[in-house]
Amino acid sequence: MMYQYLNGENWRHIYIVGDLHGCRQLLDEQLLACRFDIDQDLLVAVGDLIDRGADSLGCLALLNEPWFRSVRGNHEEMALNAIGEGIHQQWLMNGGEWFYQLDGSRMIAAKHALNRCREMPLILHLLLDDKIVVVAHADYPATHYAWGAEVDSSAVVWSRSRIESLQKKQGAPIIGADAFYFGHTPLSTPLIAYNQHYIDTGAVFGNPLTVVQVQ
Ligand SMILES: [Mn+2]
Repeated sequence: MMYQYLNGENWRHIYIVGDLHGCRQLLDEQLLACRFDIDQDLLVAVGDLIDRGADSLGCLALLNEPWFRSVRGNHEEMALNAIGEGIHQQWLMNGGEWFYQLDGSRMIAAKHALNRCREMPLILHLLLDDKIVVVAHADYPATHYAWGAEVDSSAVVWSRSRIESLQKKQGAPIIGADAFYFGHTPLSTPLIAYNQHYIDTGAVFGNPLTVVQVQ
């Protein structure tokens, strides 16, 4: 599924969180700090829940929570390619080694948890009171956003071309939605340019985990 639609009316507050990469404890601390209420609020993640950090399984468990949604990151993509297609090398060399170190029953449990990543959309469309907010892992690779439009799925989870242009002070708004939230590229502080918000602040490298309230 490429696009998933969420109507903000169903929640009190909505927050978007940057790349978790196994930092479940840090997330739980942040949720406490913002008085997140699992019965009324929604947390949306920009993907890359797993790999590199201490608790990939704890972050995957979020996919079972009704108060949590996430788009698919390139790390989920690599994990799915490994468990589904037998393409192991890329994941093994990019943070997936925790999976290969698990023993039999734990590896089976992890495989089940990772299978939930198949249901993750590539793009989340949030309809809020007065605006449309779009969440994707790395980029929305088009000059115009449109619900359901075919875009290059590999660029959605991998591309750094837009942020590299923005870092060189070249860019433009993406027409068709009010705000875009992306992760994927660790930054010392969030980068906001035009209607684009890059919120991966490298939590797994010991930096703060960015959580932004959009409703
Ligand atoms: Mn990524």
